[in-house]
Amino acid sequence: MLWRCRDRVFDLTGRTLVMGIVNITPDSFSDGGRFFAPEAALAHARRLVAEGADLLDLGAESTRPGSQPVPDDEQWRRLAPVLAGLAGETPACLSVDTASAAVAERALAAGAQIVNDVTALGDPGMAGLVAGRGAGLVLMHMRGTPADMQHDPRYQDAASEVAARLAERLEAARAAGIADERVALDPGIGFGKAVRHSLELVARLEALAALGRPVLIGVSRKSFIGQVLDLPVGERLEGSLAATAVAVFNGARIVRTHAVAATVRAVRVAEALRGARDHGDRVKSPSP
Ligand code: HH2
Repeated sequence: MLWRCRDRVFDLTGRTLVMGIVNITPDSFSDGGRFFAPEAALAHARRLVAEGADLLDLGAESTRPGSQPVPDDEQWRRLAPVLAGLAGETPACLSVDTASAAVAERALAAGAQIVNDVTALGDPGMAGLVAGRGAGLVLMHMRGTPADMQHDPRYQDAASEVAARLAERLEAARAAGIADERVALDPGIGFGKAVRHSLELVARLEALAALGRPVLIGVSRKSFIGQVLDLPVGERLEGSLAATAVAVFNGARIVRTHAVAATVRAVRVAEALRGARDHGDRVKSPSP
């Protein structure tokens, strides 16, 4: 299974990619303000790469429940120095987490290779831009907008409904000239989902994997973990790793996380277990 992101090609058949989160925001739900200054964001990004991040996801707009959009110029003011510092220097592939085609255009010109669009091509300019630049694209499922998405979301069957909606968005991307090999699909954990929906989506991820494109998932520190464990956002690492391992076992190929070093270890074991189930692969070392 290949994922093409401009000049980068990832073979996701056996190896899961780890995407480190860099929130250049004052208000993100778990680390708002910590990496808002460009130097802090750059140092954090470099640390995540040293810990083993394959990808870095740079975001200048929080999409936490209740958040409001950040104007394009402000997003770009936050992103520009961080992209300038990383492009050409880092071995990691750079993703920009934005729903704005104007911001994505500037980020791609500055060296980003992936557009992570939580609105799945909501901006009418986004599909043409991604097609023209040959960028990688993440199509994420969200019901509603960040301002209202957590107001009593309802599904008959969340796994099937999310997969059906993303199949439609994949078709829209195709119609705009974006090759399937450029697209990854994300169920959008916590984006218009009650706790039971997020649990079901991780537990039944095969429904989405069956669409034939790599599945990206972001469970890191999310509220469903907090609610299962009754723990605040700063104490959700182990819960996040457990959910990540299950997601990878169930077919996730790209994992978005705040905690790269720990996630890389959990992912390596989960993908070895998936390989053992699917192909009878053996873990290389025979030692106990
Ligand atoms: N989650 C967040 C933001 N962007 N993108 C994708 N594709 N999938 C996700 O699950 C996802 C995402 C929320 O996490 P974070 O960036 O830490 O928080 P905030 O939006 O408050 O900055």
